[in-house]
Amino acid sequence: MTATITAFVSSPDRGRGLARDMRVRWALEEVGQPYNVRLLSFKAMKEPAHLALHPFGAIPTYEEGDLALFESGAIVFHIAERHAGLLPHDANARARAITWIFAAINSVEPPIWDLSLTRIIEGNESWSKQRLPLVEERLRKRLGELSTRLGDADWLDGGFSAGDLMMVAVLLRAKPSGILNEFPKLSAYVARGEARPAYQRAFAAQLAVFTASSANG
Ligand code: GTB
Repeated sequence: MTATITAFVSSPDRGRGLARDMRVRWALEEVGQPYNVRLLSFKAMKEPAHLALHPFGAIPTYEEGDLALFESGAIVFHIAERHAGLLPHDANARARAITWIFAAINSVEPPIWDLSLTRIIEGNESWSKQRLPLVEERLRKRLGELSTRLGDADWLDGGFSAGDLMMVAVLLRAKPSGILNEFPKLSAYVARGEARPAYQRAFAAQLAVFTASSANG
C-alpha cells in the first residue's frame, strides 16, 4: 500500500529541504518506496482532521493503511524496519544504527534547534544577544564531540544507515548558521549524504512543491 505523508504547502524554508518531511521523503527514496504527499497550510495543520493524526498540529505525518504515525524519527525508524536498505541485518549493528537515530534527534537536534530559536524566533528579545554565545558554544561542543566520533569514516558505524540519514538531516539545519563549516569532517559527511541519489530525488520533490506554491501566489 502506498504511504501518504504530509508536508507544508508553502514551506517557510523556501524549498531548502530543512522541514522535517524531507527526512521522511529521503528514507522512502532510499528504500525505493513510492509515496503520496498531502500538502497542508498552517491553518489546516491546526484543524481537527489533522490534529487527529498529529496531536501537536505539525508535519510530517505518515499514513499507510490502518497505520497513522507522527514524529519524523518514528516514521523513519518504521520505514527502515519495514524495508531493506536502511538498517543492517546483524542484530548488534542494527541496534547501533537505531542508537544513532535517537542520538540525532535527542542529542544533536536540540542544540541546533535552540540556535534557530535564539536567532530567529527570539531574535528581537532584549536578552537574545546575551544568550546567543552560550547557545552557539553548546552547539560547538556537541558538534566537536560528534566530529571526533566520526573521525575519518564515511558514515557513523560501517555502511550508510537510517542513523546517518537522520544525523545528516539534522546537521543540515546547522548549515545556514555557518557553524557547521567550522567542522570540516562533519561538512564532508553532510555533503556525502546530500550527494546520495535518494537525497537528490527527495530534495527535488520538496523543492517542486515550493516552486509550484510560489508560482500560484
Ligand atoms: N519532533 C517533530 C518531528 O520530528 O516530526 C517536530 C515536528 C515539527 O516541529 N514540524 C514542523 C511544523 O510542522 C515543521 S519542520 N511546524 C509547524 C507548527 O508546529 O505549527 C520544522 C521546520 C520549520 C521551518 C524550517 N525552516 O524554515 O527552515 C525548518 C524546520
